[in-house]
Amino acid sequence: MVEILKIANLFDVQSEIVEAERYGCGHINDTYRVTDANGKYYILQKINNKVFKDVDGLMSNIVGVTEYIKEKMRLAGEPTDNALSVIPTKDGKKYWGSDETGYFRLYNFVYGGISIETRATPEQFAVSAVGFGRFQKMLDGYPAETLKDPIANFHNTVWRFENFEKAVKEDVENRLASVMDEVDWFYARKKYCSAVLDLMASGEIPMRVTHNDTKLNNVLVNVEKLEPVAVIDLDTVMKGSILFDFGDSIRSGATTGAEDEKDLTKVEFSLELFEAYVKGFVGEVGDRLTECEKENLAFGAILMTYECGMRFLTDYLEGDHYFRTHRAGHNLDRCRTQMKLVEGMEAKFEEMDAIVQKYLK
Ligand code: ADP
Ligand code: GN1
Ligand code: MG
Repeated sequence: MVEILKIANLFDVQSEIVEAERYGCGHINDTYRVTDANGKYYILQKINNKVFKDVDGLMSNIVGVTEYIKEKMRLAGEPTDNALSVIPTKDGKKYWGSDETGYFRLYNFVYGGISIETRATPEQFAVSAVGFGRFQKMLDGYPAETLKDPIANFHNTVWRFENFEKAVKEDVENRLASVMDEVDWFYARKKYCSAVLDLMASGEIPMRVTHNDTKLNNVLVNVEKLEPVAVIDLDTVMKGSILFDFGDSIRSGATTGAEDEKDLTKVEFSLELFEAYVKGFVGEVGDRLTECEKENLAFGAILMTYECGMRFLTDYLEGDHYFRTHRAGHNLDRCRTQMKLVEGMEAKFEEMDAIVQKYLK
């Protein structure tokens, strides 16, 4: 951690950083909670530049978005001292590092909320929906043309399928034979891939500035007051469909088990949690949705869950080089929970849609 302390002290902190520890459960970046001599926390992150190749563009996006949100909060008379902010280096740069050292950024630590990793109560899950819904509204009007694409084809599920097919064909780790049932399962549902993309291409579903990684642990929730505190993990903010944001929240939160639960009897898609999220999300953004978005909101959940499961399986076949893993077969376990959830959503699709339409009225 000596190196981490040295790096943290290159940033414009109020007093010396004296402690550092690994923090959080993100799959992509290396996150550290660092502490200064007065006991104040910060979040130092080593940016995963294999995933985000244009670190400079990425950091411009994040500074742009966080400053825009703070300006909107100021205009609304809200305090901004606990809002997510990028802390520059002592020489005024947005981040520090090189290909040799890796790239690092410092955020203020957002106090007063926690990342719920799994099994939120319906009340907590509804609060997360309000948080992501407000975030969506905040970014309404953000100059989308200034955003650099932080990662290409992120929710291009057709492209994701092609990538999956390639991994199947190449089978570099000789794992294919053991996952043929899973592979067949994704092939059988290939039709899902293009459904929303076609509607986006025809203009029936509008492009908005979206978060694109609205997993439950990417919003900090005050579980005592039942209030959203801040949306974090802004790496993937770019143009997209609101169905992606709604869908990924349902994927990650409307479930009775952890994303990597090995015992699939513990993993069920929960209609109760789904309803809680719909209520919170539609309450914030329902009046902004187009008819086509309304019609496809429930399907967005199936699409994002299918896509994420396929990404986990692709990574498993390719040798686990994208998502951080902690055990053998970890990505395969994650893939299987997503398959179970998709099956649950397919079985309850009419009820899901009825819930969406009920709250949209
Ligand atoms: P990853 O891209 O790897 O998911 P995140 O940016 O989501 O990285 O950070 C990982 C975890 O660290 C989050 O889930 C959250 O618990 C915590 N975290 C990140 N940024 C902050 C912050 N500014 N304040 C408090 N906690 C944070
Ligand atoms: C990653 O970064 P994190 O852990 O919040 C991934 C998401 C996946 C998610 C699955 C940039 O999210 O797309 O849905 O894992 N983020 C990136 O848990 O690929
Ligand atoms: Mg995250």
